[in-house]
Amino acid sequence: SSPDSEVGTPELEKAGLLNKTKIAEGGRKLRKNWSPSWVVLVGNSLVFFKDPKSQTPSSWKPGNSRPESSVDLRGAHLNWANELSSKKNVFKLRTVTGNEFLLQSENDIIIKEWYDTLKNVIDKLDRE
Ligand code: I3P
Repeated sequence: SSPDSEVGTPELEKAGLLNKTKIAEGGRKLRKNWSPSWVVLVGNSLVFFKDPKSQTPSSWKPGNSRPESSVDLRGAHLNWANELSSKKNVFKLRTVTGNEFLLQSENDIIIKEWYDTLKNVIDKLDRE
């Protein structure tokens, strides 16, 4: 068995393409600029990559490209936020440092899976 399963804390991991815009930096509101982003959940971090056209879920490897940015999920807040956009399937992620991101998918199932997965990680970190 892997070292992770031996200590009883398997790392949750997920990767996929979502539309993303940052709407606040350190509590200061930013102008929206939606763009597709390759989003990867690794441990307690959500990592964003540019150039998603060259990526597919099956081909992506951690060393393929340089992260654009990374979000620490500890203490983060996650909420559905369809009122913050004309797009459907939008949720907002706010970090302890006051950075706010909207994430969106046209696919109802995909966005729900991301929401549930992130919620689980954040709730788990809250209990530690
Ligand atoms: C924004 C752009 C965004 C839109 C935003 C607009 O205009 O159309 O896509 O957000 O709406 O202001 P611009 O490109 O001129 O900055 P949504 O797609 O999420 O609706 P908002 O100002 O109501 O947030």
